[in-house]
Amino acid sequence: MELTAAPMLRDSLEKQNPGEIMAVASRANSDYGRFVDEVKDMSLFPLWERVGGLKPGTKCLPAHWSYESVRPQLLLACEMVTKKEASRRVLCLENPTLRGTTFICDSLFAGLQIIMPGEVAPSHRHTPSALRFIVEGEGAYTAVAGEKLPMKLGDFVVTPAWAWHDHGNLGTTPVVWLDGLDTPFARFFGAAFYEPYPEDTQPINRPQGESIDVYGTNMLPADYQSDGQSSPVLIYPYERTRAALDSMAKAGKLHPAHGYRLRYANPATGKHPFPTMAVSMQRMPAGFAGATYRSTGASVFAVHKGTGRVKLGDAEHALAPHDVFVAPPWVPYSFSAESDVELFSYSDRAGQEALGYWREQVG
Ligand code: 1HN
Repeated sequence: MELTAAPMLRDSLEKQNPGEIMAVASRANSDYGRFVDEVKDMSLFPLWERVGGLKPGTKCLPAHWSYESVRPQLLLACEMVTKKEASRRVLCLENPTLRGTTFICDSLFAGLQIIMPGEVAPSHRHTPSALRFIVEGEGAYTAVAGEKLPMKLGDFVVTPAWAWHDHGNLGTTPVVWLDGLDTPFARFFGAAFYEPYPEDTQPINRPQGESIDVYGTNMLPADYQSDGQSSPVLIYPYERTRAALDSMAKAGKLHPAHGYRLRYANPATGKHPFPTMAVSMQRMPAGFAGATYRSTGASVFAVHKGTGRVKLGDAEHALAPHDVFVAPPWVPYSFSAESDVELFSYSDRAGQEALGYWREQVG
């Protein structure tokens, strides 16, 4: 019998072990071909036939949304649906390569939510963890786990898994924020639970500012035991973030790719604010031209301030305030800043670190 490599197997061997092609029976009309067909009919797949199994990156492509183009649609959404009808008036930033999922990348959700003066987004809870990053307007609050959290521009708010949360706008202008969730994780594990609260708002039974007053001072209540998951600090106000970035800049701790970059820490563990998501703010001074960078972590960025450019995979985008873009795993990117740029971001790094997967490459 003539022995030639089956086409798929030859292909995969060439990729994995160039120059080491074993002779195997040809697929058509051979014992080997009949074997492969027979096992496939039994829902058995020969691993050695799999091409390109383990390599970093996904099929998800980078994407960019300019706030200038999204904002009018958010305002239109307010005419189209009431908050009551929509519960959450969110335009999902759905990656064009993941149509039908609502997700911005394989592991993360991102959406822009708008709430008009006087509106309430009723209370509910779910297993996915959520963050808010305030983009526009003032006078809105989120209530999380019994504490009312007034939100200002650039604040980052934590909603731990399974915590009751509702929102309201007590101000006079529309308020927009970025919602970041790890819903794809919960969906992946088949563990996406949701429960509405019986009333529109949950009882407020903690004093305003408690989570930051008690847990956000570099000291912790002596008997506090962390569950090791989400941060007990529920809001990271921008004024503190800005002061921390000022200190980094004063100390001259400039990263070649990210500029002055700080991650938000869970003060009880030193790790990330969520079990799945890492969250950061970076400042790149005017004229900064960053090194090329990639990591296995998928990252969602929101421009807080300034203008510049990002080279993201094969494309380049101008960056203006409140634009959002996603860098999928292992896609290289680099920044340049025209004015001082501040970029908020969240990624699946916490989950990847917990699993021992996370890798990065600078330059
Ligand atoms: C959610 O509960 C909110 O509470 C926002 O504001 C966006 C996207 C998917 C699933 C739940 C919110 C969400 C969400």
